[in-house]
Formats: sequence, C-alpha cells, structure tokens
Amino acid sequence: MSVAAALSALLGDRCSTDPESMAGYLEDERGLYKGSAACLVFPESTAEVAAVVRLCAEHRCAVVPQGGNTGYCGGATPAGEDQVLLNLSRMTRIRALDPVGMTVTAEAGVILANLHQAVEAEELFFPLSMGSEGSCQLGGNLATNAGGLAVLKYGMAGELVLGLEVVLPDGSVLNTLKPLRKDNTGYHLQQLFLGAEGTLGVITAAVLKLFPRPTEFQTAWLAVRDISAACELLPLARRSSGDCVTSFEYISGNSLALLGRHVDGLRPPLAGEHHVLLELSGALPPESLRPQLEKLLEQALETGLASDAVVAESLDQRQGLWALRENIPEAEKRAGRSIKHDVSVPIADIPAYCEAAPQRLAALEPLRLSVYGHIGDGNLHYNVLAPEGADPVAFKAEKGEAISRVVHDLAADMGGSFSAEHGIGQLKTGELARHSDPATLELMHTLKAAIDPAGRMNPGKLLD
Ligand code: FAD
Ligand code: 2HG
Ligand code: ZN
Repeated sequence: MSVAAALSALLGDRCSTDPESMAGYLEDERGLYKGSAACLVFPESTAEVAAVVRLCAEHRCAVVPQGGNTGYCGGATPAGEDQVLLNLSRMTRIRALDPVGMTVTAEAGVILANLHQAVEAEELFFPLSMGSEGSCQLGGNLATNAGGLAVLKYGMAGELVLGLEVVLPDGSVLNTLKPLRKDNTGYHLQQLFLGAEGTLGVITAAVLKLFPRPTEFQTAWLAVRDISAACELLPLARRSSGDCVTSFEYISGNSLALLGRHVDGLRPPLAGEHHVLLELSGALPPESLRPQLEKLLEQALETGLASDAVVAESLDQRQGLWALRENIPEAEKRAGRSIKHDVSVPIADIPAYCEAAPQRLAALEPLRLSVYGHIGDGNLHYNVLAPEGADPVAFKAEKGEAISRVVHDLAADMGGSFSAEHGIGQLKTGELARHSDPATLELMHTLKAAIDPAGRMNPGKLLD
C-alpha cells in the first residue's frame, strides 16, 4: 500500500492527492518554489499527527510541516513524491486560558490574529504581531521563531513560550505543556524546536505568556533627518516613556514611493526621505503616555532629529499609519520580484551599515533600494529591486546572488546576522553554511542526527 493510501485509510478525505486542491499548498508565499508531495494531510489532533508521522516512517517517507504557508524562505514547500505535506490548519483549539497566571495553551494551527481575539476577550494580550497575522499560524511562528512589530518590548516568538507539545520523528510525543514561569528541571528541550523550522519535529501545541491588555496606544509618525537620527531617537523614546516603546520602525522614502505607486489609497502623512513609526503602549490609566509622547516629539523637533511629526488621534488614524508600514511587502510584490534581505546589526551600527551598503553595491548598479524594518531590534529589510523599466525576474536571476552576498557579508562583517527573523528554509541553507562557525554547524548536525537519525523531518531545510 502506498503512503497516500495508508494516510487516506487513516484520515479519509483529510488526505488529498488531487493536484488541483494541493496546488496552493505546494507553492510558497513569494512564488520562489513550486514543490510536489505524495499527498497533503490535515490531521485534527496530536494523536493523528503522531499516527501520520509513524506511518510516514514505516513508508520511509519524509514529513514537511506546514502552517499558514506565509514563510519567506520556502521552508514549508515539499520537494518530492517521497514527502508528505502535513498541514496543521485543522488544529485550532484553545485548550486552556489561565487569567490568573496569564497563560494560554493553544494548538499549532490557530491563526495568529484569531489567537489575539481569543485572549482579548479575557482582557489579555498576546504581543506577537506581524503583517501576515491574518494567515500565519502559531506553529509556524514558533517553528520560525518569528519576530515582527513588538519584539523590542516583548521579544521574539520563542521568548513567549513556556511549554510545548511536539511530535518527534518516531511518532512519540514530547510534552512540556506546563503553564509555569519557573521550571529548572534539566535541559530546556523545548528551546530546540523554536526556530528549528520543522526539522526536528511537528509542534502541535504551546503554552504561551500573556500580558494585561494594553489600554493606551500612542502612535506617531516622524519625518527624521536621517537614519542616524532615527537611531538616536530610540533610546530617548525608551527613557522618556518609562520604557513603554512597543514598536520602533524605520521606513525609507523609497519604500513609501513604491507604496504610493502600487497600493491604492495609502499616502504617507509627511514628506521626506527617512521616517519613523513609533508606538508607545501599556496597561495604564488613560492618557498616561500622551504627555510623554508630546515631550518626546518636542525634543525631537527642537534638536533637529525630526523635521515634522503627526500623532494618531483615533483608532482609525492609528490603523492608517500601520497600514502604510505593513503594506510595503505588498507594494514590493506588485512592483515585481524583489531581492529581499533580513539583516540585523547592533542598533548603534545601523547608520554605518546604511552608509557602507550602497558603496559595496555600487559595482552592481543600477538598482533600486527599498529599506525599512524593525530598527528598534537592529533589524533591517534591506531590499533591492530592479532599476526602473528593467525586467525584475531577469534582474534577480542575473544579479540576485551577488547582491545578497554583499548585503549579507556586510552584516556579518559588522557582527550581525544575515537572517534576523525569517529563518533559513531552503532559501538560505548555503548562507547558513557559509556564515556559521564550524563548531556551531557541527553541533547543529549532531543534534539533527540525534533527534531525526533517518533525516525524515523537513529534509533540505535549514541544514543542507
Ligand atoms: P509556514 O510558512 O507554513 O512554515 C514556516 C516554517 O515553519 C516551515 O519550515 C515549516 O515547515 C515550519 N512549520 C510550520 N508549522 C509548523 C509546526 N506546527 N511544527 C513544526 N514546524 C512547522 N516574519 C517575521 O518574523 N516578522 C514579520 O514581521 C513578518 N512579516 C510578514 C509579513 C508578510 C506580509 C508576510 C507574507 C510574511 C511575513 N513574515 C514575517 C514571514 C512569516 O509570516 C513568518 O515566518 C511566520 O512565522 C510563518 O508562519 P506560517 O504559519 O505561515 O509558517
Ligand atoms: C516585514 O517586516 C516583514 O514587513 C516582511 O518581515 C519583510 O517583505 C519583507 O521584506
Ligand atoms: Zn520584518
């Protein structure tokens, strides 16, 4: 019996081999990879995931876990008829919510925005937030250790985890699902699966830290003098607000120009080449943060760090400012294929990075830059587009690798990372091998071999 037949017997019509219904799941978000698989399965419980994994092992088949399929590195795209695509979107239960300890136990397939809603109903808050939150799933967020828009205050996805349930490559289940803030009982094994991109097991549920729901948001858009002014503004904002800065995003004039051209109805509130979108928030008495924001803006304008600023006066205006930031990836998509980067350097070195990068790229001109990102976390999306009028696909094929090498190597030279928040997937395995020190890489291979000796969990991803 084939693996697909065995899985059909187990799951009925939640196992598909129909090319038409599988098609959307076999291509990645950015259209970089078109894959294939023996079948696509939608288990509904941890026991079913374990049974699928065991059946795959019996048939010597690989398992590719998939969440919302919004990942940027092709990590959830299977690559062959000897692979089974295991989609978690039917595992959406909130298993427990503890309003005293402020924790939630949720299954891997819950969509991030739905998780937000579920906990908000209890006046609680799960801070992980990103432009893809309407589609990405908790399991994918944890498997990629996603970052997003509130890392500065709350940390990456992995930092929000207290416990995990994971189906291991042999079908056994690792369970650390305890809602405990403190539990020093040996190796913190769950950490291995956060950022492992499905190469060590399938995450089926997690216990997450929650926070009191913020009662006040103060959101401002500033036209700043340059990127170094943006970086100077960050510690001022953190100090003057009692460390209530939850988001601190940089947006270049080039990125806004793309937005204006490709996405209807989105116009930046201020002119200029360099912008900051900052947000203060907290669970505080009403209007606690407004005076602090006003003082900060005054200081920024008086010292010349900023030339102008606007403050959101309503929820609509706040959402309008965020829409500008969050639609830049969509604008780039519509402009044609871009060469995306996700680098990080120490925050104080961001101005030097932005000065050196165009010099190093000069030999590869002409090109267009679209630079933006989470500078409060030292994380820039230093994206490169084909010059006006050129074919973006041909440009990327001809120059993409050389451009990425320059952008990544500069980050590495400055003690930074070539992949701050998007992970490795199948796109950056070569870069991981190139940039990791030998001892780190060897230990990664040793761990992979120990946990998945047959190499059946998401092969070809993360480690080549
Ligand atoms: P998928 O794409 O389905 O999978 C990603 C990886 O995780 C794959 O390797 C897959 O095998 C593995 N995986 C998925 N589910 C599981 C599971 N249950 N167990 C084990 N492995 C699993 N990312 C950021 O970090 N910050 C951002 O600000 C951000 N913004 C984005 C904005 C847009 C518009 C888009 C399209 C993407 C953005 N992303 C961002 C990238 C992406 O949304 C994140 O990486 C997200 O965490 C992926 O979740 P997913 O459920 O879509 O995972
Ligand atoms: C963001 O910060 C995402 O908007 C996507 O990480 C970045 O599309 C990109 O380059
Ligand atoms: Zn990002």
